[in-house]
Parts: sequence; C-alpha cells; structure tokens
Amino acid sequence: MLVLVIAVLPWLGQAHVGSPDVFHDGEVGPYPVRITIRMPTVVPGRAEISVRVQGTQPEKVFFSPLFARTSITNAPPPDLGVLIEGETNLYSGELWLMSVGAYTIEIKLSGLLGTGKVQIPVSSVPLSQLPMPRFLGIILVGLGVILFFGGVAIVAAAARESVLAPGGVIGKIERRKGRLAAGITTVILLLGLLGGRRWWNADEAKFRTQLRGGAWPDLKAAVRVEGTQRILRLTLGEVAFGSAYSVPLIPDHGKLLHLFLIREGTQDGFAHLHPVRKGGNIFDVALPALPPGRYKVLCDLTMEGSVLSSTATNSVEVPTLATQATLAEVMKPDPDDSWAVYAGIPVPKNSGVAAVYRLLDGSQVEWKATAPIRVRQDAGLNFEVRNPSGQPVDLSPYMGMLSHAAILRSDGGVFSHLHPTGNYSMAAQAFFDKKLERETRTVDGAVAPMVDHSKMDHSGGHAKHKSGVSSISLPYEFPTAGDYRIWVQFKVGDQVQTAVFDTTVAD
Ligand SMILES: [Cu+2]
Repeated sequence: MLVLVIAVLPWLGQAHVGSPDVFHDGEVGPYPVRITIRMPTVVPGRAEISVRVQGTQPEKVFFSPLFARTSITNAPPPDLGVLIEGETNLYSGELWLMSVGAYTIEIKLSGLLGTGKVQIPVSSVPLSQLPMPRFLGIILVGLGVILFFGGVAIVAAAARESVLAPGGVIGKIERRKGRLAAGITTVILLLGLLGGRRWWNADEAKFRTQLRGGAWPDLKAAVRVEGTQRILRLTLGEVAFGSAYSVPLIPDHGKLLHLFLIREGTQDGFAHLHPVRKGGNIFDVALPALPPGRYKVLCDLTMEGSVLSSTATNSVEVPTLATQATLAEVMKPDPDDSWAVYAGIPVPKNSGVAAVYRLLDGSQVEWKATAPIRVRQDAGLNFEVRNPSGQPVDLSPYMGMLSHAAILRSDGGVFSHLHPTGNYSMAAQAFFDKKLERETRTVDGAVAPMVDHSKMDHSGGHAKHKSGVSSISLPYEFPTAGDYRIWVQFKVGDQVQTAVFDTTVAD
C-alpha cells in the first residue's frame, strides 16, 4: 500500500564526481582571503561557510545567497559572519539553500581598508536520498490500515443505519444496503490508493532525476578515424534531455566544454581539449598524439538557464592511428588544446618532502613540502616552476588562468578541476557577475566592479597579468582518503606544460 523509500542508488557514493565542497582563494577588495563552502547533501540544506582573512582584518564579514532565477531585489538580507572563538581571522556562517539549482554566495568584507565582495557559484542539488526509517514506515502502514478499514466501516454503518428510526431493528434489506456500500467504498478507496501510489512513485522518480550524486548528465563517447585524424564524438544528455533537445551551455573562457582524457590503468596519457558543437547535442574534437588505449572521459560544463555546472563522464577506446600522408586534416584543433604523454617518465610522489617533476625540456616543477595530507584539510597544492638552469620562470596565463589542474582518485570516484582562484565554474561566476551588475544597475544606476582580477585574465593578453610569477597555489581539500594523481597545467611562453604528481591522502 505505502511505498517505502529504502533503496539508495548505487552511484550516489561518487558525489559531484566526489568533491562537492567549494574553495576560493584571492583578494576580496583589499582583503586576501581563503573561503571554504561545505555544501549540504540534501535540499533544502545548510551550507557552512568559512572565511579566513590574511593580513589586515575587516570589521565585518557578510554572507548572502542568491538563487539563479531570483532577482537581486528579492534577495534575502545578508547574514553577519561570526568570528570563531579563539581565532583572530576566521569567520564562519551558515546559509540555507532552499531550492534545487545554482546559487551564488556573495561574500562581502568591510573595514578600515574599504569594502570588497566576491560571487562564488555553487550547485544546490541533492546528493543523496535519505532512507525512510523503518519505525516510521511501520507507523504509517498501521495508520493507513486503520484509516482504510475505518472508512469502509463508517460508510457501511451509515448506509445500514442512517435512515433507521431510533430503536428500529436492522433487517435483511439494511444489511444488504450496508454490504453494497462497503463494497463500493472498498473499490473507491483501492482506486484512490492506486492513484496515490502512482503519484508517490512519480514524485520520487522526479526527485531522483534531480539527484546529482555522480557524474551528470549522460555522455556517449566514440572515436572514429577520418583523414589523418582521430575524431572523438561526444553525445551529451541523450537520456536526460532526449535527443531532440539541444542543451544550452554557458561558455567558459570561450569554450562550451572542457574535456579531460586520462588513459586508464597506467594514467600516462592526459589531454585537456575543447570539443566543438556539431549540431544538437553532438560535439566533435580532433584527438592529439595520444597513445592508443582506453581513456576516461571527463567533461566539464555549465548549463544555461539553471546555471548548474557539472561533469559528465564515460570511457572511450582510442584506436591506433596509421599514418596516411595522402589524407587531409578534417578538423582544426583548438589552439588551447593541450596534452601530455609521459610513459617512462617517473611520476614523483608527495610524501611530506618536496617532490619534483622533470619535464622533457629539462624544466622542473616542484610540489613544495607539505604536512601529511589529510581528508578535508588544506591539500598544500603549492608548486614552483623552474627552467632547466634552475631559475624561476615567468608564467603566462593559459586560458585566462595562471594554471588549470585536474585531480583524479585512482578508482575514478573523485574528479576535480581546479584553478588558483578555486574549484567552481568560472562560467557560472561570470554569469552571476553579469546578472548582479545588470540588476544592481537598474536599482542604483551605478555599479562598482566586484570581480577579483588578481589571478585571472579575461583580456586574452598580458594586460592584467602580473609578470614574474613562477609559483602556483591551488586552494583545495581532498574529500576522501585514497591515492590521487594531480595534473598541473601552466604556460611558459606559448607552450602549455603539464606536470604530474601522485599522493596518498589519509583519513
Ligand atoms: Cu581550467
């Protein structure tokens, strides 16, 4: 009669490919801060926010959430962050995220040095389905049984006795009337229960479509050989949206998709590519000179409308490419595509002391010594790039960022794409910056710039880029224990390089 929701989908273990917390590092106005947002696993749920300020302290720290579909004029008033007892520079607060969809969490600091604010986009999606407790199920079934038979009995009694004179005797006709009424009521109630069961199942199915515990949406991947190239074709969200619906996406640094390919098993082939839409939900990309084999496909995207960002995953067999010089190139690779093949190159392991990765040209990347890396603590992702003679190099921005990094747990259960500013979608942040600028302007007539440009470069050139930077630091905390591999990408001159490191994270 009552359907108990006990089953939990098996893939729920791998949340938003396993790493739901959001980190930000950078200057908020005049204050350098590190922000951590611990996301709830249910909706509605409470996000826990902490802000660590380096240097001069602000007087006040404010937090406020804004839903993607809500106008800023209807935004709730900001909450005041509380200075944690015993700490001098750590503020914390909690915000309720009521709906499924994208939010921006605005963090505003004000004090003697002035004010500053930053938008951090987060995806508010249920990551798990809580099971119905057994005792509650038993109580509900019991109440349901009482209501059902009680209802039948009341109707039967009414049909039998309601027109009987006081003190009258129940005869054969009345009894038959009662039985007939009981029969009809049973049928009506059973139909009602059947409808109720359908409604419950439909509602649960709808809820399950919103669950984003793992990779989402579905992704099909296949490689074909055409001309001199191997073309990877991706079909996005055929099951989730239907093949006729063309998923609208927000570009991130001018690219709709940021695709990572990682060779399975040996993990000695890596590529960061940008597929191009070929109509509908079909995307193509020409593969670089990766060795053949089975590759994990991880595809980052941000949806227009909902502004939700997520990672779609699959795996694909990359065939050998027989060189046939007579054939033509069918697809021009994106100039920002990069890849690294490092079979035979030892991958250094960070185990407390500095680990150094040597690139083929002799330059070195050092992962500076860290304290033992533990779950949900600063991962200490600080790297220094030196040229072959050991001198620090001058890094150029690669797709607007000082670095792009990818993290994968050895079993594939955790994947994260990071930048020195944080691990949230830059496309979603740009969307919220624009939305707020537009809506604030309609309120005030003027608007102050609120984007932190200290670590990014949207101009495409070197205009806003600080020169002489040779170190990369990425704000991140590993969500679970295990063996991880990290690919750190950066640009020197016009060459994109990829350094590779391993580490083991303890509980
Ligand atoms: Cu990136």
